[in-house]
Amino acid sequence: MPSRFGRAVLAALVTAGASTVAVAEPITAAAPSTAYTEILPAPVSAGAERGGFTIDRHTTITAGPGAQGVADYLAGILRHSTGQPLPIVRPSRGGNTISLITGGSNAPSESYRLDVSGRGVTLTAGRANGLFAGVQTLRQIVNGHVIPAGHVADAPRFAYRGAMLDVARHFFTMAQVERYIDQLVQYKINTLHLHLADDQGWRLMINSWPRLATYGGSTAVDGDPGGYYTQAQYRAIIQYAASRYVTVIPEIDMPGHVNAALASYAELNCDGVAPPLYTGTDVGFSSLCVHKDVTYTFLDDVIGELAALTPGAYLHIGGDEAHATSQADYIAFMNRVQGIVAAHGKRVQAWHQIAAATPLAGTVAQYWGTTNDSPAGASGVVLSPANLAYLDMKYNGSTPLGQDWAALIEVRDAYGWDPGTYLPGAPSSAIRGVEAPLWTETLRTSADLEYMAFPRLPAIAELGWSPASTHNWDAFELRLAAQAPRWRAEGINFYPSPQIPWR
Ligand code: IFG
Repeated sequence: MPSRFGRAVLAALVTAGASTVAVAEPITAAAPSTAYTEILPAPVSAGAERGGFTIDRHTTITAGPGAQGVADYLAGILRHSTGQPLPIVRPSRGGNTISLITGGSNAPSESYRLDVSGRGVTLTAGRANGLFAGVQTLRQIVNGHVIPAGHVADAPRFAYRGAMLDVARHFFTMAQVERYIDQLVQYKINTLHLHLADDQGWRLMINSWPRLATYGGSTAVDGDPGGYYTQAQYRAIIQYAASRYVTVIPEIDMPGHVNAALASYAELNCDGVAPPLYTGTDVGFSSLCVHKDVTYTFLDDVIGELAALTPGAYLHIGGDEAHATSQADYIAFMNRVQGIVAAHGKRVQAWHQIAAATPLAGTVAQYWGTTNDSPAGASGVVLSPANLAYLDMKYNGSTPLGQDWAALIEVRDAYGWDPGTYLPGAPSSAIRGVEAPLWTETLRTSADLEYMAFPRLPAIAELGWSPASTHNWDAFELRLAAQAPRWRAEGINFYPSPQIPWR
């Protein structure tokens, strides 16, 4: 039986693809390498080796072509945590470096490979978004100045891994949105759906219809302070998200959930009379005037400005709870608005009620039901079942924040489903991914958001990223427990669910 060292060499040969030997048994894991078994979301494959890489005052970060942005991001994190200078240098043959390498390979988007040994760290990916995903894994493995040795090969199960933030019921500043983005990306979420307008508030300046923001954005639920993003501020949010490889999907909900718009412009109302601003929490009582031409001039202006502000391919047009719009009017309206969005070069995402109309090719239906009846007709489905993925649902009957109309959702409920097989009527090929909405009727501060989002958002994030084969509650609860020290260090106000053996 070869010595332990011999086994390491043999394993290294095998890892290196020297197919001449078969290792008698796997490498024994070194002490600090529990991190490789507790990466969240669970990677496709991860294995620890002995030893580790020590970051010292001579350590550099090497950035290949296209890797500069990720290198800057990683340097910021590690300089802060280690106090070492970690200069970013061009590729060279020297050791003692953390190399970020993007190959033009046709690797699947966001895939990466992380290799750590005593001699150095190499993070390889087809594209920069894969490097960024790998950096999130590296952040979980690094232990002070030491990065334990090992290997990770990883790629996402679903391309769309989203979180929605409702900034309409209560307004959240740029800084609060950016804080949430930095929390999401730790778990490889890559899409932020911003719910920008609703009955209680319009949160984005539209230059051609300025009262939407200045008046329609002046209040919030319970009469709490309103607010809105100037277009410069909104661009800054988009830029910040893009620097974290997050695509923003803006939502202007219609034809319902429009009281803020109707209150801002009398001509948008069928009777020409503007209703008062609304600070309650009812839904389904408002509708755009489907039969007025001005409605479509209004929407062409709004969608045009929004499209110009949106680098991403999709605009979300809502379509939920249009109880004040007849079914026939709803269908005609949604079909006409899809054409307006397409005319501005964007694709449509909408709540799954759009399936009652004629979804355009490319339109994505976001399922928020509680009875897993699939929305036919859409070319793609994003899953947000309200009884499993709505982060504004209470954890249990005594949760101080949130609502309970869909369900009480403890961590195990949020984790206990499979997006690939959830909708019997939708082939798994139609499932683009998952999204965890956070509605803010009852939420006012970042601490409120965090209490509801953590620890359930990481559960949804794992459903979106990890292979179905890794889905296992007993393993997941340990992965989740290992995140708590990080959340405490970052000041994340998480709910300490009794279901988890927190560290
Ligand atoms: N349903 C409404 C939201 C919000 C939510 C709160 C959707 C698509 C209840 N529509 O969810 O506006 O009020 O849980």
